[in-house]
Amino acid sequence: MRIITFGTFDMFHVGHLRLLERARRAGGHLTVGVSSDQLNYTKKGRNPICNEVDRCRIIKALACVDEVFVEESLELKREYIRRYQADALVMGDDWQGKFDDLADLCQVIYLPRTPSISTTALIEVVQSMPNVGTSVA
Ligand code: C2G
Repeated sequence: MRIITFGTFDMFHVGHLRLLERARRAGGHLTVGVSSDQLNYTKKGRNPICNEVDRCRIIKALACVDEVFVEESLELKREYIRRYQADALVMGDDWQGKFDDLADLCQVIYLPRTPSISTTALIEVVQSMPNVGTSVA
């Protein structure tokens, strides 16, 4: 079974890894759509910390990932699912119910999100560190 999933995967962390590993186990072949920088800006009102070229390189290097492409628009999910011949869409359950309309095209599976870690939390931790922004010369 071929699985597809989508995400920004900015400041790649273990929550992202666990989602991708479980998605791969659900099928045996995993395609990942990595949100473009432009799409991220539209969605979140800020640029990602890591650009799309680097985010794609990291995802491509993972043993659990077979194919990677840049997701240019949230509205193109049907086209991507057809293009990559996905039998199932897997997303974390922060997206619960959001992609149910695609169930006529493929299976839609939501996996439990890994607690206590997110890109936003990582950014806040780094920002709150003493000496951030001062030189260490
Ligand atoms: N995730 C997770 N546990 C976390 C953090 C993230 O399981 N602690 C999952 C999310 O649920 C998502 C994937 O990891 O399935 C990628 O998360 P993000 O990079 O935050 O993706 P997002 O910005 O939500 O983009 O078209 C959909 C979007 O591109 C999804």
